[in-house]
Amino acid sequence: MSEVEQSLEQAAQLLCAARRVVVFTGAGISAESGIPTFRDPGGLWEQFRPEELATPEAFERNPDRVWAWYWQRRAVMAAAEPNAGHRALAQMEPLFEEFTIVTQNIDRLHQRAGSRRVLELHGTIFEQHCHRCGRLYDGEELPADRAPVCPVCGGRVRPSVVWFGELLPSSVFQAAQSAAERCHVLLSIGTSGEVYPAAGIVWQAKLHGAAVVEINPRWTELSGLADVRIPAPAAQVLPELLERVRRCRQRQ
Ligand code: BV8
Ligand code: ZN
Repeated sequence: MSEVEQSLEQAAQLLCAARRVVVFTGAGISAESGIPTFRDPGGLWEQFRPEELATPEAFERNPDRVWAWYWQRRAVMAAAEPNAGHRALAQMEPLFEEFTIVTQNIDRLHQRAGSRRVLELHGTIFEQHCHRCGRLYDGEELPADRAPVCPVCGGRVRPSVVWFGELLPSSVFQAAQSAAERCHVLLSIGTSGEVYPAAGIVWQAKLHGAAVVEINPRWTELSGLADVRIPAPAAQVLPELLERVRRCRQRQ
């Protein structure tokens, strides 16, 4: 039996015995939908430095440049389709008493695949708000190449994502922390585990006794925490994992 087969079987057994599951996802789960990751070779951060574009200082310094970069990414994400990994997770949800997706992604592909309980730790690219007064703006009538001026306060409109140096939405992060503390298994999928406090969710689950399964073709900052590592792409592994959990649920 190959290493992937063996680790798949181990992961399926852990899930079969679990009632409460957290799935922590990063850019890697959307890679097979054609959305570039951040830190893979050729990824986003190779072309741009995060501090140049994904910080409030960058936006205050050059709002149009930051806005245009996000608007271009928004178009890529809007044109992308959920892949077999997103869809398998959506079909896993009803097999458990609690199944919470905690994502760092801003592309809404989990929701478009049908997942109902999704916590977006870093916001979403499909919403915008005024950087000064917080007023929400619907995406349709906004320009592509410059950050609109808020007619209410004269501030600039920005994407509703969490930038480096910004706090995560507290109610979302608290819900993610409590799900992590309660879960029996945490799946960490497609994340390098380099960004905090998001990656702390995996530590929290581990420290509260959960079994940690990592699905990632590469070794990461979180691999040392994993009880089981499945070194393969998410869109290949997750449909397999779904089938095995379905079969074991039928035997129960
Ligand atoms: C905070 C949204 C408190 C925007 C993102 C100095 C000052 C202030 C803060 C800090 C500082 N120094 C460090 C920090 C903390 C900082 C941080 O963690 N920095 C890191 C880089 C060291 N964190 C913050 O700033 C956070 N806020 O700390 O606030 C505070 C406040 C004020 C002052 C002090 C503290 C906010 C962080 C949120 C940043 N926003 N995104 C946008 O998207 O543009 S982060 C960005 O990285 C994305 O959200 C992304 O999800 C996240 C993590 O990356 P990954 O998802 O893991 O993606 P990556 O490319 O890295 O990895 C992909 C993986 O997939 C790889 O392992 C690859 O092998 C794998 N893969 C590839 N293909 C597949 C696959 N796996 C499976 N299947 C495949 N097919
Ligand atoms: Zn405003």
